[in-house]
Amino acid sequence: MDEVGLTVPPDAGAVSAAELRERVGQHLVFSIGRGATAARLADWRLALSYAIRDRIVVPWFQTAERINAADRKRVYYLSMEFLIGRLLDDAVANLGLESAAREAMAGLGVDYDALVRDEPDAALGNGGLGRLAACFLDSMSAVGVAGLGYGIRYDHGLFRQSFEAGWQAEEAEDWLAQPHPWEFERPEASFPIGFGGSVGPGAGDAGAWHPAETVIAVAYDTPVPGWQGRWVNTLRLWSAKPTREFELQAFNRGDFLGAATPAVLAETISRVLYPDDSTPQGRELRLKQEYFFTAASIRDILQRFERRHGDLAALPDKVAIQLNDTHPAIAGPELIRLLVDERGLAFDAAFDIARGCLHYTNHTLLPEALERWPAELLGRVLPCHLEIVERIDARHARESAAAGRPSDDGTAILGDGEVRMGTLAFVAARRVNGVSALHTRLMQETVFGGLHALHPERIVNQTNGVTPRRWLHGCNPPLRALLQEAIGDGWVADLDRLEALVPLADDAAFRERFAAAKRANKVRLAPWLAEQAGIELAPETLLDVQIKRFHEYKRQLLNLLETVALWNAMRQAPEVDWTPRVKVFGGKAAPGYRMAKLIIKLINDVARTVNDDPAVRGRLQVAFPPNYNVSMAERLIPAADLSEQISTAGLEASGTGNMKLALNGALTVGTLDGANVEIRDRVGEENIFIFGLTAEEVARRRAEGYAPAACIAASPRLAEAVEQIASGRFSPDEPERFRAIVEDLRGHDRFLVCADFEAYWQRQRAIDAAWRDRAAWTRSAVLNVARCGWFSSDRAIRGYAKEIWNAETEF
Ligand code: GL2
Repeated sequence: MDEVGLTVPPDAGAVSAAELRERVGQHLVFSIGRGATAARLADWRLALSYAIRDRIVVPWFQTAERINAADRKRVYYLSMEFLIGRLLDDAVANLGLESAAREAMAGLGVDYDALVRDEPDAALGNGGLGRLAACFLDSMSAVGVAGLGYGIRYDHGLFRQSFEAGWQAEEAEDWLAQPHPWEFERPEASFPIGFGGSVGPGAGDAGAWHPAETVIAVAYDTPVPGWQGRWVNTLRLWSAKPTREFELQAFNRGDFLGAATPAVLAETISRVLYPDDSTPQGRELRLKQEYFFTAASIRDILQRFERRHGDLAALPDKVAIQLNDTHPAIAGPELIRLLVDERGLAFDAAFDIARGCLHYTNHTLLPEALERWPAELLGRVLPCHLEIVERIDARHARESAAAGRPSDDGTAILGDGEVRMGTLAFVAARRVNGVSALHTRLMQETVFGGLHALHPERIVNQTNGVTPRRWLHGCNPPLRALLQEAIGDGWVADLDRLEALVPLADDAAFRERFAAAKRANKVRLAPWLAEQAGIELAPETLLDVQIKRFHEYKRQLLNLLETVALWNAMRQAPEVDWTPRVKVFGGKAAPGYRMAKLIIKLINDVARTVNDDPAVRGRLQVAFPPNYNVSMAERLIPAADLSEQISTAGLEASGTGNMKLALNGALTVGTLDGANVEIRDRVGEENIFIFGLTAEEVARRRAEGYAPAACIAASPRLAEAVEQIASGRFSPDEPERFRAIVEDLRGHDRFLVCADFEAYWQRQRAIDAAWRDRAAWTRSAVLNVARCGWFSSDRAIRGYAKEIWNAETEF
């Protein structure tokens, strides 16, 4: 910095509107190359983004200097997914530059809000797992952990969803079509990554891997500013580049396509995010993606360590690596390989070092979602790693036998011709964590039962959390303003301070203002909802939202069946004073997930029928705005009154949407699943609508041989709804359309929709009644906000730092 004569501003936020305006003008001309009269919205957005980024760079350097000077332990968060969303408004808020940015842009005749909305979402993730990684990045900077996120810079993020005659259609997403102003390309930070080939003998424990194919991983760094810009970490995403751009000889022969082949093959690796978060793809390209970013990250980590330290045995004191799910589980074998083959360590010493650094977060117990790679495929793509996996497995078997628990099929890494990545990650990790108290207990009792008996100290819980910056301060200006007046803004960095609201729940004047903030959010949402889904949202209507990925276990179908039954009830008893509702569905289905896509079509068909029916006008409407993403969540969550968290108990590991909605004053209707349990424990039984079977009851019902027919027979309204779907009431053009759904409900009902239907219906009617006592409802909503401080991702990150990483926090 000094060499180029830059002065370091003492405070990142200390910039006047006039100064910022000048900087924006300069960037417009000199970075974008456009004058003010010709500038389009995107040009202004880029110019402002560069001007804001300028404010982050120096604190970024300073953070690095502080970490180096103190030789702090570093935390590396390896994740296939970072579901970031937009960055401009978030950066502006973190730097405390909101009024300066607004004023600067107004002075230039540009609407700041329009600029913010012009930014494409960085959708490098599918759902909760990827969004959690993004919240954790934010919190690591907020609490001052020396953290660095590693992932893949996909050219195309999660697909864009549209509806064609109510069916989900997918289109490629292209967030990089315009320049991405937040990143810095680092061509010098690059590593060759090999695939395939063979392994020859090396010295000692070492093997010599001769890959058949090599691609280059090139780093792109995005600074991640924490609250008030006090600390700035890095997100480093890897992009795949060819070792040779071009085969000149092929080109000279006139083989133009062949000449470009190496580039095309290499770049395929970081081309697109796999759009499925429920069934792992047993595909070679997916495995290559996983190895590609993991290997580049591990090499980068070792290089950084070795620049300052000589003794590799100290690695666990200076490095904590968190594996976000099993996707980067090849980190264990890769680290061991580098230590043995390239640094000459003995296998056992290398294993102990690796296990001292690695930690693994499990995010699902669904058997079909646990990654397993055919050993044949792993051996073909990563021959050296398969050998190391076999050695790890042999060592694990010896340890098990020594502990008097011979590793049987259930706890071995290799079995049935497959490599079980969850077991590999467990065996190679110092700590393994679940993401809610219930999930962690179920991990110990079920999927990891055998391994838990062997290593009873290894599995720990860290309940998920969400960042209050984006998910309250950023997305909910009316509530933020009210909180500022009532309790100040200390809660933004210390969310437990929301507890100061508890006494205000009994203050009628405060409640009125709280309700007014919710109403303001609904008024803000209404024109958008009208445009997106043709729905009229009156502020007095109960806004009921289910926003999340489409998966059978999340039971959007249960919500839909209740919608159909409610529609029937309203038509049958028009004289009743029904509580008016708008039901909003939002979410994407994996492109290959036929049942989920059929459920989407059913929702759209029911929506059309209900919304067109004059008999329920103003009482019941169904909205399904397409292309749910982070930005849409930011619109919907502040306006929502009711949060649907209705998964089959025992199947949703945690949920994080449940936390965001409660934090914004929506009441939850939910099962005792994932973090719903902890939300109930905090907000109190009387401020949440719990229903349905517990995880234990679900297991028992299934063990006893659950048959849905009896549940359908016992509930005339469920029977009627199912029959209407079966008979084509919502699909007169194709009465058989939903046959697969009906057959599944009547025959198998794997997710116990029918078993929980009546309890859910009853709870929904209790909700109708509760909505009518608006003072009591608002009181509950205030108490939800007041008692959800614990669900901050700052709390979660402090927990990881203390109990898993053994790393310091600065603030
Ligand atoms: C998930 C779980 O399903 C979800 O319950 C949890 O909140 C998140 C984050 O821990 O992880 N697991 C998973 O594979 N996805 C999730 O959202 N996609």
